[in-house]
Amino acid sequence: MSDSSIDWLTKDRAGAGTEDDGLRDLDWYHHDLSRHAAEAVLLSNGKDGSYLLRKSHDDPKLYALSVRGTDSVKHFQIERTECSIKFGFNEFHSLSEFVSHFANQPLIGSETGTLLILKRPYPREVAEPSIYESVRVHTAMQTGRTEDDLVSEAPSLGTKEGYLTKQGGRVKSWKTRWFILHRNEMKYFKDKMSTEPIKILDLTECTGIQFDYSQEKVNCFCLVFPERTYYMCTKTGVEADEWIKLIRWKLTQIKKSAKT
Ligand code: 4IP
Repeated sequence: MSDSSIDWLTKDRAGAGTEDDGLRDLDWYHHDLSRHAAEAVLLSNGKDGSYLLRKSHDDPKLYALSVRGTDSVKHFQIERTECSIKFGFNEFHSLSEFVSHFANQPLIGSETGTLLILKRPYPREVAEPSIYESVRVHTAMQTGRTEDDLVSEAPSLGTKEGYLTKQGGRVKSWKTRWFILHRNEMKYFKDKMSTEPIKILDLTECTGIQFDYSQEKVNCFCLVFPERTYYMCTKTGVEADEWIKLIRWKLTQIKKSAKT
């Protein structure tokens, strides 16, 4: 760790340094990485427990820690105040204190009941080969198209996984299942260790999601499909709210992309 990283807070307090003094020396600090790119990078090239630090685009005082779980990426807020760095219930008074906390493989318990162990930082610099394929054929497949016909697209990210208790379709028994929300699919498995999903729900078919108060359970929400309404519940209201917010956001994105 270089001296400048230890100085992160003090330099800032004195107003002498730039906002990222010190942080830039951390090889797992990805200054400009968006939430989208962090998810893509960690899902495609990270492992369970890989994490990185990035700047939040919402507020100059906020940073985000993106952590890869088994099949999803969770983002946690880190707040930098005048004299400390706040992360969850912890407060650190220097960057080195904050960094050594990570060296001890901290455990993060999220509202979804899953525990994440921060195992390995994901570096900003990754070895890249400078080896290129040679072009043998290069011809148009569709003629008459112009630059205006090029529409860039990518499915919206936003991943989430965790246990939800769901109600059966015809037989109304409640079963706790492991859910993975990825792209426009919500899959559920018998448990976290299962590799084959019981079912895959296609969110492009989903017509809505909302809190539900019609069931005997609390923290319940329903996911409406033309042929069935799925009732699910979580341990806490915060958790239900997280699922609802993310799924609702995905449904809005799906609607938007259907219009274009
Ligand atoms: C089952 O009840 C489970 O709740 C199933 O859930 C459910 O299937 C069945 O719905 C329901 O009959 P029992 O285990 O008490 O028999 P899971 O698949 O998570 O095990 P769904 O469609 O909800 O997955 P029906 O519609 O088959 O009755």
